[in-house]
Amino acid sequence: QFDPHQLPDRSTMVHLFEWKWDDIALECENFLGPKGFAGIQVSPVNENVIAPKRPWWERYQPISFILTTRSGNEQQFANMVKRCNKVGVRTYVDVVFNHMAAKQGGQAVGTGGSRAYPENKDYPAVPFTNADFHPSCGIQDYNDAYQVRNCELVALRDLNQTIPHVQNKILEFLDRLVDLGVAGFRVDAAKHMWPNDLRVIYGSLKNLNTAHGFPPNSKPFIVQEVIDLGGEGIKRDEYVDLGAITEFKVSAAIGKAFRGGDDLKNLKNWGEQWGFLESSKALVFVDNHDNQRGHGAGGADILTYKQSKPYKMATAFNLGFPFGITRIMSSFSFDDTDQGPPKDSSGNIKSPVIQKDGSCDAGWVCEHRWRQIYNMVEFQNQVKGTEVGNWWDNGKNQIAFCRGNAGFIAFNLESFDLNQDIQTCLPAGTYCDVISGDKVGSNCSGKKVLVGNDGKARIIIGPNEDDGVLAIHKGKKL
Ligand code: AAO
Repeated sequence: QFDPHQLPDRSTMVHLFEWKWDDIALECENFLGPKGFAGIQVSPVNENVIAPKRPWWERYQPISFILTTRSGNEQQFANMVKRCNKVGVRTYVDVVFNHMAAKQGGQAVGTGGSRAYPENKDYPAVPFTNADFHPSCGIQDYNDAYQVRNCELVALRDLNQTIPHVQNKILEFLDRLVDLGVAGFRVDAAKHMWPNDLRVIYGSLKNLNTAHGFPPNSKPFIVQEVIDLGGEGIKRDEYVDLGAITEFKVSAAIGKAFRGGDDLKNLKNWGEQWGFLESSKALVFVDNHDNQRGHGAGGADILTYKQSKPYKMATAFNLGFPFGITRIMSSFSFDDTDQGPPKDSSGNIKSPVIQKDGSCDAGWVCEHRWRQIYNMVEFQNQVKGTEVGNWWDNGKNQIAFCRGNAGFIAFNLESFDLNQDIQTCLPAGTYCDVISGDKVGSNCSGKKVLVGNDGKARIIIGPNEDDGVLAIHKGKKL
């Protein structure tokens, strides 16, 4: 359950938040596969409540385990998983089974047409009845582990996962997804469930489907959403032997550093010494769908697409430094924190429009299609398995390091030039900086970096350039 089952030459997943299955299938074939992305995290696949104004968060209020949402139906989902697997892109599903939909004021109708009666804790399309839930109470105190796990998170009806019927329904749902070829799960609100119940559920899961290219006896990858910035009643350590964990400390610390709240030179020992989980168990990201809009954890430290320059720098560091299982966020643009994805007048999610330059339109941000980001995906693949070497810094906010003899990266967050001869550890030659441009034929549309016989190169990053990063690697030698 710790292995994300990515192809050996790939390294990162992207969360295609609220995308439709048909659009994702095309994106796998046209972009993610060719660009070396290892996987996708998709929004919840099972039926959710239709909430007024269609906020994004309605998908975290399940009505049943029928696989019909605004992203598409079961057949479309199955087709997407198959097509993505075919081009080497694995699917991880955001699964919500801590709770069911909250009281809605009116009748609760789901995206698959099912009705439910949350006031009576009655969800006939599963079915779940009152007996399958904890008695109602609110979570007032995050220091009280019992409350966090047995009361209702923001009034969401709290399932009792100790009950065999509840476990069986959850298992049927997860096993169905395994049959369809997914590689694993992001377990929503894992912190709000008892580790022992999760152990039983995970322990009974089917092995991954070999017809989709997974080796026999492969366990689904599991990453649990456990927010632990320290100082609360529940520790991520209670969940580490069950699966990987969303390491929110990374999101907060990387945002703080690239916002200028911490010297970049301190990133030299990025990893466990910062209080993070061990690398193989930590899912690491700059922002997620919650904290990019002030939900969840991290507060004002979090960087998002809205602060594009430091965001790209933080993302380059997250992908450039060997720590954790990495995830990139791909957003729709928003002003209002409740606002759902771009939709037409009937409430259907709109497809992203891909412009001539490869970027997205029609309300989709598509950070994963920003050159500075997808070229770092390639960088990460090219340097896979190498260590950090020759760390250099100016004592403050200019840093650089090698990745073995495969890649080199430099950052400038100062208000003055970085202009230095630095050891790149690369064989002599001319390299194309994949941040300021790209290799086009035998040329480079961005900065060219001349590496001498001693491995050194003159590295220049001005404070007012579009990007505060420079990255070169063996795959883009001229
Ligand atoms: C919506 C409405 C609610 C309404 C409800 C029911 O907004 O007003 O009551 O419907 O009708 C999402 C949205 C919710 C939405 C929900 C259902 O975020 O707004 O409610 O769908 O539609 C906690 C959980 C964590 C959760 C996070 C948002 O522990 O699991 O809140 N994330 C997941 C999903 C998320 C989803 C759900 C769970 C529910 O990713 O999208 O909700 O399925 C502390 C605790 C954290 C806690 C936060 C926020 O964090 O440690 O565990 O997260 O508080 O309550 C500093 C601290 C940090 C602290 C943070 C905030 O950073 O260091 O520890 O401050 O205080």
